[in-house]
Amino acid sequence: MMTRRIMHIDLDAFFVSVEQVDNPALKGKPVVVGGNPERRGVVAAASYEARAFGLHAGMPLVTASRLCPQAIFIEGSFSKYRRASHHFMAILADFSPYLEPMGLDEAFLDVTGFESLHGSIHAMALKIKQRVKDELRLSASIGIAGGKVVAKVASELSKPDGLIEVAPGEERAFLAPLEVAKLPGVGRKTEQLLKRRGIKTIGALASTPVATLKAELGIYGEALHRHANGIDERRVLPPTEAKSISRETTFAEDTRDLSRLKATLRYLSERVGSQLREQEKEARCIVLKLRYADFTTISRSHTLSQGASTDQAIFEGGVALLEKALSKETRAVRLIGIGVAGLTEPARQLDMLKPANLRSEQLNKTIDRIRKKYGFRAIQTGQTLRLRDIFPEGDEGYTLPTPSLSR
Ligand code: TTP
Ligand code: MG
Repeated sequence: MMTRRIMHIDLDAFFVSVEQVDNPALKGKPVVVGGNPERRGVVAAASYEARAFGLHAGMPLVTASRLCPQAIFIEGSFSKYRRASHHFMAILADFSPYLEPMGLDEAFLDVTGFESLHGSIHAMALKIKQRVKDELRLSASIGIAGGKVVAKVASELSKPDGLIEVAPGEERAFLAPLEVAKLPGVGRKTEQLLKRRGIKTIGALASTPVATLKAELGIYGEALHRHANGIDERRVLPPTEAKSISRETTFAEDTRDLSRLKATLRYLSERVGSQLREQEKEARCIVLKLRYADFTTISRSHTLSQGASTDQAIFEGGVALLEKALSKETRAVRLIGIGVAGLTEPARQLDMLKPANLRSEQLNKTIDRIRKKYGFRAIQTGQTLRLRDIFPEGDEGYTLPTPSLSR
């Protein structure tokens, strides 16, 4: 049997790099995508120059601007990143049909047996990096190994603009000296738990008896043990469709103003709805997310008796959950989000033939068509118009203060 060869490709400082291609004056500077630090929200992406100051994704923008006052903060444009991402994936698909995108800027590629086409897998990786550079002006980092986990660790370690190939059979030795946190799946909590047990490196994790890990971490301990030993048989799988769609945003100021909350909810519902209909799906479950001023985050859901795909249905479900959540609540709201889950293929139910439902569905279709042609702002409902005072408008809709979170 041929030795499996898996490649992990990840673009460097993706959002920021796209901005630097558009505006070369930003090159070589500490740049942050995520929005204006006065408007709150978190860092979505930081340039390597900004990372030198300790900035990283997920850090509140205020902290970032305190650590690095000279940083340039940009709002970012998700549609631009999505375009770059499509192009990136198209390049990868040219190299192997066994492609599994993991997000906008990273993917696994099964390249087993492809050396004959390119001389070596290493040469193939160099060609991929070159095409990404030529066509997108972006740099990619690549890891190559016998399985996904090691390939991903290798690409991460090679950053920026790197390439690391782990020879077959060398996986365990490659991982051994690295800190446990470098192993995908080891989050902050697991890291602390392991450190308390004196397990600091992946090598130490690999030689911990699997029974010990199972006792501490359950079934997940078993997978962790395998991965620490460089064993990962998971296949590279083509993308499956999204199981949920959501949008959320952080307010510039915490608010208890119900009409402002509803207006925002309406806007987010319309974004969710249009994506839902683009995928030709219906949802069975509406999920509302609220984060209060003290950062407590709650999530409330409502199951529908049958699938729905209209903005109105999503909004109404969300409003009901919102009113219920706030009825006994004194804290102000920092963040609001709405999502749909339980996605199914639309079933032509009898209820859909009720004139009111049919009308609402046709109205949504028309709105989607017009928006596709003229942009999201071309049509607004009375409720979202109110948002003009809250968020600045961009080409493709209101620019939400946390583009990273509004995917
Ligand atoms: P990453 O690949 O994790 O980060 P990166 O490409 O900016 O930097 P690196 O060189 O380390 O790969 O994520 C890709 C993009 O996804 C990133 O540019 C912005 C976005 N993102 C968020 O919006 N929020 C987040 O919390 C993270 C981690 C990423
Ligand atoms: Mg990246």
